[in-house]
Amino acid sequence: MGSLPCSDEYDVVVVGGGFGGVYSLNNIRSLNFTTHMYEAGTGLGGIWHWNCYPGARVDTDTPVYQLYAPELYKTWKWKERYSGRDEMVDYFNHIADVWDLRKDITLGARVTQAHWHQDSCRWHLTVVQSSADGTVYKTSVTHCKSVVFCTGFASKHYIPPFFGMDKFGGTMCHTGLWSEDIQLAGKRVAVIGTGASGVQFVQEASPVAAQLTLFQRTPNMALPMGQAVRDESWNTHYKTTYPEQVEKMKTTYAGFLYDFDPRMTFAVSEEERLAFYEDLFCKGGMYFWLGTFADMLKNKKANDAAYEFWRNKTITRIHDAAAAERLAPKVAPHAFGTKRISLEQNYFEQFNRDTVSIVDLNTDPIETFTNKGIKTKSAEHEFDVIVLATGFDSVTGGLTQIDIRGTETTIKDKWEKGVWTHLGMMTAGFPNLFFVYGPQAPTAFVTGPQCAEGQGNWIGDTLVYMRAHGIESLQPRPEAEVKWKEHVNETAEDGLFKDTKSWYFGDNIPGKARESLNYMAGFPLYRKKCAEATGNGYKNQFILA
Ligand code: N01
Repeated sequence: MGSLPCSDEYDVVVVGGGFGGVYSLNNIRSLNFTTHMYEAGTGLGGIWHWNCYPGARVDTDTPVYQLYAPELYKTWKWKERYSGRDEMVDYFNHIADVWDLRKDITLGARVTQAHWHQDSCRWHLTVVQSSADGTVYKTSVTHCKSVVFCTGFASKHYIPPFFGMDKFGGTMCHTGLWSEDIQLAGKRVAVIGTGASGVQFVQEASPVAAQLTLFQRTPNMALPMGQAVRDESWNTHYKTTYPEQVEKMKTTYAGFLYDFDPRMTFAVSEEERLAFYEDLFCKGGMYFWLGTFADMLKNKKANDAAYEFWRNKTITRIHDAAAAERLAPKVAPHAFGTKRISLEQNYFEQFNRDTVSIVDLNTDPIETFTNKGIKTKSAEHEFDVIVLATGFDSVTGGLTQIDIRGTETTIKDKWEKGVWTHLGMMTAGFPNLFFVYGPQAPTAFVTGPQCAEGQGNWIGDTLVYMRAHGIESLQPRPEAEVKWKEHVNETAEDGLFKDTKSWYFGDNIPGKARESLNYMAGFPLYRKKCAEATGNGYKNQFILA
């Protein structure tokens, strides 16, 4: 591929068309750089393009989950408190229309290689273009001074190597690679996995499937979504104060309009505590997770109290005692909220249907897939469709799956035994290469739009600084990476998250180094650290040439 002539040359190339990509493309273009985006999918939206499984829906409410630019929100109306996947795709098309992005985007174009050429201070990108059916019709090389990878934190799907998978004669699909052709009505459906994708899929598919069996390893401590219609008057009203709301979001831990309550769980009377829980629970959404007592995710006793409340609320919704114990066990499998909480709409009630059942993989593990279905230790189950809601090589996979080679090595090799970044946006030995939603950044601990804008602005400002000062290349100092890693790990030590196995720590991928993949100290502190890093003309923390 390296021998192909250069087809295009830009100041900056953006890879990926989710929130990170569309924001950065527009921002970089407005700063008068020549720029272009390559997106592997046939449409914009990133995770919202690919995750078209039935029930796919946002877990962050409107108007939080949108970009903040006035020209975007003033010309858009939300339909629901939590938008469905199709509405998100429409919203991305709206962004592309308002910002006139399409002229600078190639869809169906996957960047498979990015190699740094020190002599010319350029990245050489190999771009493979294919049609919707996957047929490759063009491979070309693009050169650029800088590249911004906006490949998302959930773009490399993970399929566990179940024995005999190739034997299954029916339809099998991962939720992140869903095909809208797959029929579920009247089918016998298996679902493996209970993360956000599994929960959403189960509640949508159960009413139409002839039979649905959920294979569960860990129950999801899902909270009621509290879905609501966003009508004309709501849309008109919120816009009158939206700039103030945006400022508020910038001050909260995860970019929501609410934050942890400063009170400690047991600093109030039991009556007051239960009333507060009730209020949070009834609000719907993430309040009971990210708007609760300040010590809920730090103190085990406080956490146990929250779990007990959640469990009591949940078990009353499930008729069968055995199913209730599987979905909301008496002994919590891990501290409440230390795995990603999902929002549900009648998820637990689905298990009251005669046609819906649950297999506990801890006591009845999968032995093999068969031609007709799945054989567990205790029984053989027949299915027409097997849905793999088994997650992603989260946070790092979107980058390590690409052959990105810097001055000495590839990102995959550099990160083999653990991640090294500065600010979760750059990595030493890879000059002029930036990433959004990357590892060691707030990524899964802040709303997508807030991350896209916060990091996108820092990257834009850095590119402007480089241009203004004739800097050809900029990369983090290795010692700055060491400090950043220490800071990320230290902040992850503060609380209960670290005691739970989850993709937040890379636990879901066999062989992946265990460490905090996210910056857990909140977006306001992250923003401050990013601002400080540019001091002394970037020279303290970066190598400029
Ligand atoms: O993936 P997950 P996801 N045998 O990794 C199970 C975002 N997202 O696609 O918990 C059996 O959370 C695994 O079990 P366990 C969002 O940030 C957002 O659902 O490891 N089971 C788990 O239950 C989300 O958090 C939205 O014991 C196996 C499941 O598979 C992130 O993407 C929608 C297994 C994987 O859950 C990922 O969510 C969708 C095995 N060998 C995604 N291996 C919204 O905003 C894994 N599992 C709505």
